[in-house]
Amino acid sequence: MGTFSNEERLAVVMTETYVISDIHGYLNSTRTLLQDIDLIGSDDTWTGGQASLWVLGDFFDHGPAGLEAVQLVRQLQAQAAAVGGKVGALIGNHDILLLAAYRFGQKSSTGSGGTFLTDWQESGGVESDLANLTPEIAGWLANLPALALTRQALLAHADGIFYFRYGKTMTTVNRTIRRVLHSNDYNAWNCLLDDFGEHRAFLQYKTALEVFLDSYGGHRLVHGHTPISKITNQPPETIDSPFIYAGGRCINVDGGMYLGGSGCFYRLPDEEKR
Ligand SMILES: [Mn+2]
Repeated sequence: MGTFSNEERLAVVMTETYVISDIHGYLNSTRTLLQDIDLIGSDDTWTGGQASLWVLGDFFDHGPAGLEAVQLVRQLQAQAAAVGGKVGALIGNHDILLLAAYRFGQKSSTGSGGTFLTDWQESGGVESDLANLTPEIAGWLANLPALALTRQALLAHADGIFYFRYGKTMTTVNRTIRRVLHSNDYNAWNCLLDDFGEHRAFLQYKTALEVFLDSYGGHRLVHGHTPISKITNQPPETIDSPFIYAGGRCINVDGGMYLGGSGCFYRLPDEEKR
């Protein structure tokens, strides 16, 4: 700090980074959550200034308004960027399920009669999301990263170690998964969706977190994908804070909105931004 001039010192502001996940079409719960953390106003506009928000995927399925949730996040992305803030998003398996239904529809996915369309429907797919999906929105989704690193926190949708099948570095994983999502190789899409069936890896395998963070970076992992209530066996509607485990190095932010939870957020330790 000693090397900053007075002017520079005045320009130092503390900025916050918040993480939420697994919106699953519950637009109103998402609004309420973001209003509670003072990131948006009652008119849905960004009030977070230079703060950052990350949304860890699974915008779609179960709740009625997946597309509207994506629209809100994209709107906030532009508004935040204009004032020095940031809104980032990751791809989740339900987003991939929708994209697969959109791209491959009636194509057989399993060999046992199922199609990409029925797989998505059986996973809580909401017809209006598919009917109103545009190539532009599909393109935005297909370009989302699978992993991100911010402030020494690794962000991933899923609590799975299958990410290793797509690469040993974050850049490789993001490039490989993005390549699948831009391809017509429906076998690769199928494998990706199968892989996302993994849950609870960091509860199950003692060394998994160490290996994961060593490979992709970060001192801690923030993820969604597995509703906290399913791990703690609490009623979903009582979940209002993240589930922190593995000695504080793993943070689950899936508040289980689709199970009736109000959702929850995690605030990363603050950092100076100049
Ligand atoms: Mn998921």
